[in-house]
Amino acid sequence: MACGCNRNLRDDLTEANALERIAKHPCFSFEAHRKYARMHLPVAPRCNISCNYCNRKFDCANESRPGVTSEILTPLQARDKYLLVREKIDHLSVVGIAGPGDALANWEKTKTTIMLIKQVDPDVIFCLSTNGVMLPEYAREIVDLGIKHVTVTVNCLDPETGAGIYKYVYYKGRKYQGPAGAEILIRNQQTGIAYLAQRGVIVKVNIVMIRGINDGQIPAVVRKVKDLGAFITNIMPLVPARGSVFQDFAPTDTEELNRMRDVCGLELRQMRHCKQCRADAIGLLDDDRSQEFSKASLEEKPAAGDGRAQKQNIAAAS
Ligand code: CLF
Ligand code: SF4
Repeated sequence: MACGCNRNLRDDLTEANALERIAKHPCFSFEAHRKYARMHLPVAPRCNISCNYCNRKFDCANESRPGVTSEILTPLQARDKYLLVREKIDHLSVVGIAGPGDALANWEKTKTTIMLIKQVDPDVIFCLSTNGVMLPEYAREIVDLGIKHVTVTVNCLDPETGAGIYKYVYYKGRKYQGPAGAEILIRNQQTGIAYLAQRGVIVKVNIVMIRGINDGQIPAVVRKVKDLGAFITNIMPLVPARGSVFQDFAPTDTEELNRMRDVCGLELRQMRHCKQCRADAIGLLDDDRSQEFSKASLEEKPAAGDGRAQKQNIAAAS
């Protein structure tokens, strides 16, 4: 990864500074989640890895509830949808890109969407979710774009365990299977988390708890990502998706999940209010309003944005 800056910004991310910056983020802050809304823009359909708990027909299970399909938007449609939703939803503070595939496997679309929305609203908080395999390539651009909140799903620390979780990893034009693929993924996740955290990005790490596969090493994952600079971890239950390799696995037991969160909470802050929401979720975490803002309703009601800016941006987005 090319680094354009020698200054280590990690020291800037003091506890007080971080708490101030998450105060309006409903996922990073428990207190914020009853007041502030987030909006996901489903502009990222492709994925570059294959998780055994994923069925590609549905949203990314690392950040979304499997079993719910989303409409895919172009960056311009996403910008228009944002303008429409902003008028209707109070306290909309965060725009997130969480699939339905991987935000960085669709980097041009993700980046264009963020740039378009920044032009109409420079103050909204941007948030990305990724499996992390492309982080070394794009972490610098993420920082340069001003994205301050990133979620990376890290399920294990060793390639052998990873080989039981990931069917393959597609990286730089080649498909890697077994431990070879997991090794690339794990290395890139760790490199990327450290890079972002050192530059003041607040990193959340999602961990899917899979009984008999990675549950024994989750405390070690939490310790490792804490050392890399992660701010919070979100230990999530496995939701066995129909058609996935793990479809017959038992869902993670809630008591076991909460015990794991308690243990890991001694090490690092834990998110406990995740709703495993859709890649097109809109509203408060407890009150999804995405059905009110389907593509069809967007086409019926043109955005109330700045027409001049829209014309200027068509070239950038197409
Ligand atoms: Fe979206 Fe994720 Fe950002 Fe939140 S969701 S990209 S960090 S704005 Fe939140 Fe939804 Fe849980 Fe994700 S409740 S699935 S943690
Ligand atoms: Fe599915 Fe998400 Fe894994 Fe990609 S990263 S395979 S979309 S769960």
